[in-house]
Amino acid sequence: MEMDYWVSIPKVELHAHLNGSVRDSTLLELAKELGEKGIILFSDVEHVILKNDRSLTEVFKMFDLIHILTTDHDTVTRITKEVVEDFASENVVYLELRTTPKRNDSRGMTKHSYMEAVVEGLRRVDAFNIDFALTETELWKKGTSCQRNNECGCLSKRKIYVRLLLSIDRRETLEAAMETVKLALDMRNLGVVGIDLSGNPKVGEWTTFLPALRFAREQGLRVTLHCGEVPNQEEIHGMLDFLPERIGHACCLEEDAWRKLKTSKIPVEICLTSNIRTNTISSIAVHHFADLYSTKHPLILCTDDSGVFSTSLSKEYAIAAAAFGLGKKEMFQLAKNAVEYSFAEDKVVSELKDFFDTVEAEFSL
Ligand code: 6MZ
Repeated sequence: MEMDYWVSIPKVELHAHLNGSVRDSTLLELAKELGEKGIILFSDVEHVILKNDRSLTEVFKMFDLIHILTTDHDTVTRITKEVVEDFASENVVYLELRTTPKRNDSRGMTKHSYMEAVVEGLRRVDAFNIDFALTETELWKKGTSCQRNNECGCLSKRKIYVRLLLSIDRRETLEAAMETVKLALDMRNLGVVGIDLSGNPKVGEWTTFLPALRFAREQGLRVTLHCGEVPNQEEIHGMLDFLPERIGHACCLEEDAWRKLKTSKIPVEICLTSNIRTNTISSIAVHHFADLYSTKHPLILCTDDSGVFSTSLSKEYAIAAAAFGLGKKEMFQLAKNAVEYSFAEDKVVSELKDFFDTVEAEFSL
């Protein structure tokens, strides 16, 4: 099937890391600037940015490099705007974007100001009509601009809903994780809907963060955990017992953990290209997508890090359709079902369901 088709259908992205989704061209531009300032050696990083195959360990080295390039307020704002526009331009209608709030004393950055820069990036999206849980003032501002005879084009632009998840990095302390959860609670009116636990799975113990994750849950935030990127069965069992609202990856589950996952019905965020590129799964032919799909286990196709892995959600749909023999109808249903597993408010979920129903009827899918 044509790539155009996968681009054209409405899609839902629930597992995308902000700094992993930055365009190569932006990273190269930022690297050049830092090179000119003598902060890095451009020739050293150019080939790293353009490299395609990375082991799991190399991927985390790559993130350290990306963070050197992106972690100042203006750049965080820029990449947020670009990432949202990139997803919207391939017809992602709901994007749950996750990012790790960062403190960087040398740039005067706190976790709070980092997140303000992210939200500023959402505000700057202008090529699309963005809904990111507007506060009253912003609603008012938007209202006034639209009342000017749609001068801003706001009403005719394609719409994308964006909600945010704040990530806890496994390298962090419990105290730092708590700060992230409190920040998420403070920013609920700006579209923060949940907490993610991510970072190098070979580093740290997930149990360090349990008090923060429990607190998040008690306060009504949803939780998703990176689970089973490496074969640590004790950790996998502990995570499944916690019953997160979703998990990411679920690659290295031995039989009893697999059974537990199936019984739990916890939705799984599947990132095909990421798993293959990092060699977490040896080939698409043996990917657990097939088993989950055939047993109707809740699953969502996602990109993980579209920049780092040179992919897009449309490409992931194309890959899944080809590898698992799924047709247009099945793939459309997959996208539609993802709405159910989003952490958005009921109103958004129901608007999205209506939207998918309309498209389905229109194209007799
Ligand atoms: C685990 C991952 C990841 O938060 O700085 N991240 N964590 N497994 C993965 N699979 C490949 N991909 C990305 O985005 C980058 C951060 O997301 C997490 C890592 O902590 C990485 O540093 P933000 O916007």
